[in-house]
Amino acid sequence: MFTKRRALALVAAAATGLVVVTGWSAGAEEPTAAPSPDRGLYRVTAAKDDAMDAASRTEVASSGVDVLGARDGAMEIVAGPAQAAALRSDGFTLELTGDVDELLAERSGGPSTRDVSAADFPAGDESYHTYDEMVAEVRAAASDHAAISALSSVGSSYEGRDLPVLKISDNAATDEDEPEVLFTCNMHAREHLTTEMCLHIIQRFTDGYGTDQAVTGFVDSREIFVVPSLNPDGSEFDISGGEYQGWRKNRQPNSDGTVGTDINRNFSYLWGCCGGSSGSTSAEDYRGASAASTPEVAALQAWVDARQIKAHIDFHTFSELVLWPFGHTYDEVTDGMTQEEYDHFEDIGTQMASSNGYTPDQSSGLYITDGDINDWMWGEHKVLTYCFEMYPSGGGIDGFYPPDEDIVPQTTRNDGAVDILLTNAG
Ligand code: GEM
Ligand code: CA
Ligand code: CA
Ligand code: ZN
Repeated sequence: MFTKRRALALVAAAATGLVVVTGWSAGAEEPTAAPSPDRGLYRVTAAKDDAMDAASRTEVASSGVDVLGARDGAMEIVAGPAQAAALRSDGFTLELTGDVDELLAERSGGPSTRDVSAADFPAGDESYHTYDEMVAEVRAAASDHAAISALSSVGSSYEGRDLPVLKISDNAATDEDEPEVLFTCNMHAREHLTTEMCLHIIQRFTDGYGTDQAVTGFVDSREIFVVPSLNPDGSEFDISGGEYQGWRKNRQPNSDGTVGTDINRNFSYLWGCCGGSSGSTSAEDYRGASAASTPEVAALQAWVDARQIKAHIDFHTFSELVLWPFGHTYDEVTDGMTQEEYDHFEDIGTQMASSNGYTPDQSSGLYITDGDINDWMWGEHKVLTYCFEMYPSGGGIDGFYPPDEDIVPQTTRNDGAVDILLTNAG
C-alpha cells in the first residue's frame, strides 16, 4: 500500500517521463533515472578518507539523518534526497538499499483489516504489547506477586500517559538498605523489542521467585526497578494508522510546528555540549529546547534523584552491542571518569557481552552522543550504567520490527547479562 506522499511522487515522476524503478537489489548503485525516495534507506560504507571510523560515523550522525544502526564499520541510515546528496558531496559512499515508506508498508502487511484508529500491531505481530497491554501486564504482575512487588509511577508522558515503574524485592513496601538496580526500556518509539525485554525481566523475577535459586537470591538482596516504556506516546504513534511509522522521538510539539524531541539527547549532563545531537527540530536526534525540556526526561531524572540507584541498563535496538559511558567524548579518561572507573565499566561490559554474544565498546566508539541517559546516570549519580543495543545486528528499517517469534529468544538471551549486572551492583 503506497502512502499518499509516495503515490504523489510516483504520479509526478510518471508525468515527467521519469522511469520509476520499483525495486532495488541490495548494494546496487542508485539508479540514475529514479528520483531519490523521500525517505531512502542507505548503507554508508566509506568516508572520504575511506575509514568509517567513529569520527566519520559521528559526522554522519550529527548531519541530522536517522541512524538505524552501526556495526562492522558500516552505518544504516534513513535520509532524504538532499541529506543523501550532502553526505555524498562530503565524500561518503552511500548505497541506496530501499524506500522506507514502501518497506514499512510491506512489513506492516499492507492495508489492515482492523480498525486502524486503535493503535495495534499488524497481523502476525500480536505478541508485542501495546501501551494498554503493557500496563495490564505490569498491574497483573504486581497483584499476582504482592509480597515481592510494588507498582508506582515515574511520572507522565507529554500526552498524559502514566510511566509505570515496578519494584521487585522482598518486603517491597519497605525501602530497605539493598542495592537498587534500574532497567529502562522503549525510550525510542519504534524499538518495541525493548518493551518486551523489560516485561521479560518482570516476568522472570516475579514468577521465578521461590523456585529459581538465582532469581530468589537477587530479589531477596536487591531492589529491582523496571520501567517498560519511557516513550509511550511515540510507541503508540508508531503503530497507529495501520502500519509502522518508523518513529523514534517523543510526541511533544516544537514551536515551529514539527513534532518530537529525541529523549536520549535531552538529559541534563553536558546537554548539547559536543556535537552529539542536533538543534534542528526536524532532526531525529533533536536535543530539545533545553536540558530536560521533555516531561519524560524531567520525570525520570527527578525519580532517580530521589533514589539510590547503583546499576542500570537502558535497552535499545538494534546492532547487538553493550555500550558504556562516556558518549560525549572519545576519551576513556576525562572529567568524571578515571582510568580505574573506565576499566571497571569495560570489565563488566565485556563479561556481559560474552554472555549474550553482543559486541562491547565505549558508547562514543559507535558515534558521539550528548545528553544521553548513560552520561547522565554516571555523570550525575555514578551509576554503573550501560546501553544495550539488542537484536538484530542489522537489517535496515525492518531491524526495528523483528517477527514476534523473536521475542522470547532475544529477551531470554540477556538473562545472563542481567544477572552479571545485578551481581556487580552495590
Ligand atoms: C543510540 S543509543 C545510545 C548509544 N550511545 C552512543 N554514544 N552511541 C542513540 O541514542 O542514538 C542508538 C539507539 O537509539 O538505539
Ligand atoms: Ca527488599
Ligand atoms: Ca533502597
Ligand atoms: Zn534507541
